[in-house]
Amino acid sequence: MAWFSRKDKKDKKENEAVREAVVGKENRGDKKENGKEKNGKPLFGRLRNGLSKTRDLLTTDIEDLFAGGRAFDDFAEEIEERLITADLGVATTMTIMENLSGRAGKIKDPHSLRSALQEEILALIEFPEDQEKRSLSKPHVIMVVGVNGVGKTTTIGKLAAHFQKEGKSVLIAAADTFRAAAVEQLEIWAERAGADFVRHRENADPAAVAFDGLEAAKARGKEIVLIDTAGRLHTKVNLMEELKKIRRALQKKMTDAPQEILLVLDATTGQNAVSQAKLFHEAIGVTGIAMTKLDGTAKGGIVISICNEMNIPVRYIGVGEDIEDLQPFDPGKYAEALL
Ligand SMILES: Nc1nc2c(ncn2[C@@H]2O[C@H](COP(=O)(O)OP(=O)(O)O)[C@@H](O)[C@H]2O)c(=O)[nH]1
Ligand SMILES: [Mg+2]
Repeated sequence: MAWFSRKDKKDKKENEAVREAVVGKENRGDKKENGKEKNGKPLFGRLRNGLSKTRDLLTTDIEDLFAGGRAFDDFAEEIEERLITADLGVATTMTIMENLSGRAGKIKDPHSLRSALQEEILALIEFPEDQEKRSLSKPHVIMVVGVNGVGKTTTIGKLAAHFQKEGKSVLIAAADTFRAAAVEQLEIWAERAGADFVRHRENADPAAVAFDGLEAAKARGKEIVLIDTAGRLHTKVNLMEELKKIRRALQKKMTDAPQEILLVLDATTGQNAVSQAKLFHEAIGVTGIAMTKLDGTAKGGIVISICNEMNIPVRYIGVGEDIEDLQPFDPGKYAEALL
């Protein structure tokens, strides 16, 4: 039994770290109040800050490109290289380069180059809005999926806090029953957000947790249900089968649930995120994407790659560890902050 106690100790330590991170921040008195950003830092500032590594890669010494009277065609390859390095992917980079060369005559200085890039990027990442769906169904069920470590549990915690702050009541169901520590990490987030929490014991059937969570949410008149799921099982097939089973269980309780299947992707994995999106989309159908950890990487162009190649809207982006650092994705602001 030595293995168990060692594992328990490790889990306990991990959750102490989560609690410290969550509660410690609250006590520092830097919370957002009355719609004002904490520390007076506006959301756009956080976004710009979070994207700084990618922006540096794209724009540092952009003036030098024009040195000696060079024109777009002379430095097109250098732009292309920057886009590839920022992980926009080959196909998306090619599209942007073609469109840019079509307007090359008007790219005469760093300013016009930046705006041309912004416009071309924006054209690839804007989706028609369908957010109103959220108010139609009650409860609105969001099933959160993705591989281990991408930020599912953290994203659920932050989303719960945002919804509750907007006055929408939230219930979180802990359907990642693979490790007790995972359930406890989520419970801490639920407590902090003031959301209801439904859990079973470790290794319980995740579909049963999801079913009970939705049942409780209906009985209590909750508006939003967030379902956490496991990111790793013994095989990929097992994981996808489990996710399908969870979805079936939700449908048994409410025919049009889950209204959203939110795939969480880690921006630092770059193009690997595109493969993950394909895998999950083929298996269970993804309705939206949350892209986390943009703050830690110069691969922030992955957002553009995903929007353009997967045709799945990016709903949220994570640009840091704080609650305010998970933002609804705004294509215009993203393009502006990126360049
Ligand atoms: N810097 C940064 N870290 C993040 C972000 N989102 C999540 N994380 C961190 O990523 C790690 C894994 O997150 P977790 O929610 O446990 O991932 P899960 O396995 O998918 O549930 C944690 O240490 C989080 O604090 C983000 O947007 N930026
Ligand atoms: Mg988790």
